[in-house]
Amino acid sequence: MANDSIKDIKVRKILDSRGGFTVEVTVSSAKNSASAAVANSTSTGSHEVFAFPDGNVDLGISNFEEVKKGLLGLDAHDQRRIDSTLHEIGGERFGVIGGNISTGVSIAAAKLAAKSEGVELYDYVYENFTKRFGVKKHIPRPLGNLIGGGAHSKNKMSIQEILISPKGVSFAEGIHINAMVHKSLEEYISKELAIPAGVNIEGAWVTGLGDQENLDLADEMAGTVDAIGVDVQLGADFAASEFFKDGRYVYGDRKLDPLQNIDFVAKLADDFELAVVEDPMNEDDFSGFAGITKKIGGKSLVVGDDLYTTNNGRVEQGVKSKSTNGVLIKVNQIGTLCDTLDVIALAHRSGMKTVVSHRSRETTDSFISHLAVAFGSEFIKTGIVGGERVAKLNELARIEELETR
Ligand code: 2PG
Ligand code: MG
Repeated sequence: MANDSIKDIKVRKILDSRGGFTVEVTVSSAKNSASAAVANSTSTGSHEVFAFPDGNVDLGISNFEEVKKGLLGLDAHDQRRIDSTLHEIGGERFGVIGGNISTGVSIAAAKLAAKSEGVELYDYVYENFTKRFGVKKHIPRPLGNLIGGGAHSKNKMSIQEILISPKGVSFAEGIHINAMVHKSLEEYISKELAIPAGVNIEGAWVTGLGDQENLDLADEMAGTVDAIGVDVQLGADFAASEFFKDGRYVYGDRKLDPLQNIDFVAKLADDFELAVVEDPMNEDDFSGFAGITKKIGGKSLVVGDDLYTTNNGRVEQGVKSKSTNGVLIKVNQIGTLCDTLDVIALAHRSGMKTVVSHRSRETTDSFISHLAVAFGSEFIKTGIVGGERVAKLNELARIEELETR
């Protein structure tokens, strides 16, 4: 194996897709260099690592400069050593250097190693890590955000994202179909709702309607491609922690206690044949999630995002409690590639499916497209339109081309 001893690491402040600041990290050896840019979030799970110390990007960068020498001289191929060193220098929950910086270093090192071996990132991660867990490389299905609510939109809809995913088509066809449905909804909003059509931070439409009405609307829009013979399934990211107030789930005028919410979510999953149900309960309610999974887990993928925050210990708890049958994967919730790989191995051993996800305030980096394939994920959730989303969709279509030729 080649040795790419790390000579330098540069962290630069860049803009995210909402005009906030995040980082791009460049890791260099004598012969090669590679960069990774890391996204920010809006509805951040309480159990995630800290993106930046005190939310301050500059402080993260200056703290990192003071401790980065611990990483210099390590081999970019030695991912375990790099990631454990990041933990040693990064502080608890990366409170010293920031989880976005540790994620940037971790992913850029993997990119550098892949580059020096002359292989694609997804193949590098698969051959060196996930293959050993028994995971199979897999082109995921695109899961795209069609209608926005919750913390991402601040309107009448409590559910954060109504999602769509075409079934039984290639990835390249799937992203085109999602874009067609997205376009149909634009026309519907301006003609039928007679309001100016506008999108939220992830490029999902904002309609001014409530939860149930928006699900009906998404269902109708999904039907607009029936003519081409494709079944477009619906999904929803409730991000329920964001509207769990004083022990109740608040959907407009309707306030539901946890048991009522389980029934309500199960009914929606049944009525709309939801393929994916993400975070339908508050982020610490492992047994509430289990109540939902028991009811709908045979048909829907119930996914924990804020519930797990890509944290191995929390996923273990979820396995024990039978909380979900799926895990959402975001590297910067936990801060390194190896920590993420531990979750992938655990999910695989436990028969849980994975969904690799973007964040709401993205960059144009497309490393998650590679990870979704190497992780054998069922879905990649990364929007429908917008440059920072499309960068990942198009990259995955390119990977599909490489894998099917
Ligand atoms: C989510 C994500 C992405 P955020 O909740 O799944 O859609 O949002 O990055 O704001 O956590
Ligand atoms: Mg989520």
